[in-house]
Amino acid sequence: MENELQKLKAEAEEALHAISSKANLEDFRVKFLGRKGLFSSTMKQLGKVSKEDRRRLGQLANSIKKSVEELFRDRKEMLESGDGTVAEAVDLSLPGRALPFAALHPISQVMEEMCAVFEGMGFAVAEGPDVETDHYNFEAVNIPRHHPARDMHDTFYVSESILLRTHTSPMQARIMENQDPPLRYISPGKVYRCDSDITHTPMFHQVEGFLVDRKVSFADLKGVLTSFIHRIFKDDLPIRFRPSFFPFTEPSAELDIACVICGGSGCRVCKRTGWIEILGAGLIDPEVMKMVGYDPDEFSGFAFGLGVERIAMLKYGIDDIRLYYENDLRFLKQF
Ligand code: FA5
Repeated sequence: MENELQKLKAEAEEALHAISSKANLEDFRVKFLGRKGLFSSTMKQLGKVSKEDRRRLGQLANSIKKSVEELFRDRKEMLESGDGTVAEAVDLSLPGRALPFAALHPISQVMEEMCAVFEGMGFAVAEGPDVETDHYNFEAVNIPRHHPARDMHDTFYVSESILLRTHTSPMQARIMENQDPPLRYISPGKVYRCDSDITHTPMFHQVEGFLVDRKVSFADLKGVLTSFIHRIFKDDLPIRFRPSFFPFTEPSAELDIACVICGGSGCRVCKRTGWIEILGAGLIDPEVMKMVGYDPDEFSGFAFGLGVERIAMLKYGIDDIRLYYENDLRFLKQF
């Protein structure tokens, strides 16, 4: 009888598999699972087997019937969910679903390109923490408490002495206090300021760069930055150095490049000036040198801090910086 049960199971499975339309389901049910069906008549024979085998074979018959009933239910559900035929329920000829390709965010792409240009000039890369102490963000770069320059940085404070860094300049102090000159570093990363309009976002990226050695001059700084800009943009793009002020550099300058959105004629992005500021720079202030234990009579250096989003705006002709962070795939997929 055991053989008979296994044979019936195989027969039922085969028959179920062959059913390709709803119309044939009922025939199957009556033939195999109905009151006068094959399972019922096989189970009736249990009365004829010996008492010792009856219990075991009864359990086997029940479990086989249950599994066939389950298969039947699945088949029924499948056929009822389409137009009643297997071909409609599962179309094996359909192509598979392709996984979408991931890609680097345009800001990451520009950042990588910028770093590669500086690495080509011999700068090493060092990254620092986004959550910074008040000491490194301000004090160590010559911006003591109550200094008016703190107002230029709309700072997000975590506590009285901990903040989200407002610029990458703290990395100057962190590296210089641990190493002796000559030094040539860039430090890329995220910075945060409570600021938002078409050229400002609350989180943006900077690439800090600095070089310390003997007899470093402003001409060296101009040379490095000019060749950087000409590598990133085209060779004849007009640029200008404009005198500025930073407590950690003296003298200080900002570098503007001709607005590529309007070609220099004036638009809302360049605030009708024809120029867009992309970086701050200068010769490292002797006070900063002294704070890290360098002798300013022996060593000099320059430093700069570039705004990555601004460069990306100008490179791709984007007229609102906030587009980079709206996560609209239609925008991001263009890069
Ligand atoms: C600084 O942050 C100085 N630490 C730069 C520096 C480094 C000067 C070393 C001297 C020596 P500033 O606040 O100007 O400077 O910012 C530098 C650049 O970051 C700006 O030129 C601009 O391109 C970009 N930037 C500033 N604020 C924002 C903002 N909210 N959104 C996007 N980019 C910004």
